[in-house]
Amino acid sequence: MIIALLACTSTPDDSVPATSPCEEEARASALVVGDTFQGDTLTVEILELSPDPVIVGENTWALGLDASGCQAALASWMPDHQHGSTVGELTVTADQVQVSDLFLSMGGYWELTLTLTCAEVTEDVLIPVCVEP
Ligand SMILES: [Cu+2]
Repeated sequence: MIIALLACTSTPDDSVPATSPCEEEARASALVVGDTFQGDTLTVEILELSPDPVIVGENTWALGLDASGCQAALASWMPDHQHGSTVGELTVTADQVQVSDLFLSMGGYWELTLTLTCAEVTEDVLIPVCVEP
């Protein structure tokens, strides 16, 4: 047993497969259906991810929240590289915001900010996500 442990610890590091950057990303993990994100007053729930998990490329999401009478905007931002990406159409219903053609151009840590304007009040809800490259 002791010999086996010694042999194991002497294994060179380069024989270990590279870990995913998202496994070492402390700010966010992969999004999971059912995850919730909190603004000042709003709670946003991930209802659907297509594809699931989120990919580099085109994504379609459904977000659950009380959006009755609200206007919505979504912005994508990669803070480590100081760039965004293109976000397609948003469809706002009373209890959902559907996002189509959310294009994430590369793997890594992204910040998606959902901005809801309801009556005179504007509120941001941050959705952080790590996308596997
Ligand atoms: Cu980037």
